[in-house]
Amino acid sequence: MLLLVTITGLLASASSRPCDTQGSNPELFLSLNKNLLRSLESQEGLPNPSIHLALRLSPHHNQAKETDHLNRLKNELHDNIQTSLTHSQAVSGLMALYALALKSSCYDLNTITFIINDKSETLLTHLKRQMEQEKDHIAFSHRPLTNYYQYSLGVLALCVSGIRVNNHVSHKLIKAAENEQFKHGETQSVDTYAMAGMALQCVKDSGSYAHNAAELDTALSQIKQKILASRRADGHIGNEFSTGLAVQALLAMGSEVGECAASMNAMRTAARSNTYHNPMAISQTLPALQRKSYLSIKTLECLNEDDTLVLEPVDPVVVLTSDTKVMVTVEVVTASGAAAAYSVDVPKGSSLLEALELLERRDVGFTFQKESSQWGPFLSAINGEQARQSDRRYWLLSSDGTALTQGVGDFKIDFAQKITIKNTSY
Ligand code: B12
Repeated sequence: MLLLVTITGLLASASSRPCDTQGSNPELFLSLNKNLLRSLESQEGLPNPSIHLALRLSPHHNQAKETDHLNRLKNELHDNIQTSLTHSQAVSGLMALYALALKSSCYDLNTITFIINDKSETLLTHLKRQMEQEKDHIAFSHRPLTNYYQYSLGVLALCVSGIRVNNHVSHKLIKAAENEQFKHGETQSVDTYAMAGMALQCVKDSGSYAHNAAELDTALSQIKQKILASRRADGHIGNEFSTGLAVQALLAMGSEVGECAASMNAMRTAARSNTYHNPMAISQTLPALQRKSYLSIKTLECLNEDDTLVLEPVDPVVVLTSDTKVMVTVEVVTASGAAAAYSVDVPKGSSLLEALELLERRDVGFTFQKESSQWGPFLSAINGEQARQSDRRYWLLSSDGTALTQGVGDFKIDFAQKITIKNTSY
């Protein structure tokens, strides 16, 4: 009898803590947290709202560094968004991340304004307007101005900030989920399903989508099924870099232990083997490991917070170049289908970016251009040919026929292979 009571008690406590697993590892979490904090120091370009969010969702803080970063967001990121708005560019995703970052620091969003045509309006008013434009674009051309990942971020940011999301805006996201329109290039985008799941769960919790509650419930269960069906044998959902957001979504949608325990383990194993060295990857994974989701921002109170996260000085890393060389063949396939191949020997362990730089210096007729982004360098032009996002084209990277799951800055060449860079439409 006593045994039965104990077992029942254990089961009850396990299911009341969704996605809880045995063996959570405080040291591992702390080291990821410190790496994220350290990344603020080496950050080039704009301050990153995703990193701010993850730092704020953690139970451990360095208040001085977080306040400093908040100020940089309010100045540098703010100015960047103002410039984009002045030039009528669609920036829903970045505005949404900015709003979420401010909210995660319990900052009064009503005091943040942008000026267009001499008229000053709040950040949330502008975000609402951007979402209307995104919605109208979907009605007109069946796709958002940006993409459904950013559309979802927009819905999430408005909802988490207590703004009622227009039913038509939510409806477009529901329909896109139903029609399986969340794509990353040619393949389905687990990251987008996850972000849409968190956004629509927030809408459901707010009770504002009253006109068709059943439709919203159906979409949420479809999204959850999609995410669960994307689980791999090793526990990752989609790939290593979508698992964090996927688990965040499962947590937000109230999943049971069994549904994400394997994914929690998979993320811990990947973190131990330094898969998440890119700060953006840590920023999307750490909240999930700490059983938080972007929806948790809604209830953050910023009271009596910890202030113990201290960075120890680190020894400068000496990068040793390997004596072993491996041959990379870079095949370029242009928009017209014309192909050209170039070969170069590179030190084993070089990044793809280093290999491309080496190839360019060889003067064999290969040139390239990159743009900086929050995930690192994004390849934008090869041999003078641009693959522009405004034309819905990009340079797709693959190795021996398999699409890369990292960009040129992070992908390492550890063995001889053929890299194909193909101008692709999406
Ligand atoms: C949409 C999207 C794309 C679109 C972007 C265009 C568009 N307007 O829709 C397209 C299809 C072009 C794309 C391409 C690639 N992507 Co992508 N993409 C995304 C996605 C789903 C959302 C990005 C977004 O809008 N963020 C919100 C805005 C506000 O932030 P942002 O930083 O301004 O967004 C821009 C950059 O992120 C950039 N971008 C998009 N993908 C990538 C990938 C890399 C490596 C870099 C440096 C930049 C970059 O385009 C975004 C829009 O302008 C993310 C998912 C995620 N978890 O972040 C994956 C994601 C960032 N992409 C990824 C990858 C691997 C790629 C590719 C390398 C795939 C490939 N094999 O070729 C290529 C990039 C190749 C290159 N030329 O350098 C990975 C990165 C993982 C990692 N560790 O680096 C992610 C996390 C998806 C995943 N789980 O695998 N992507």
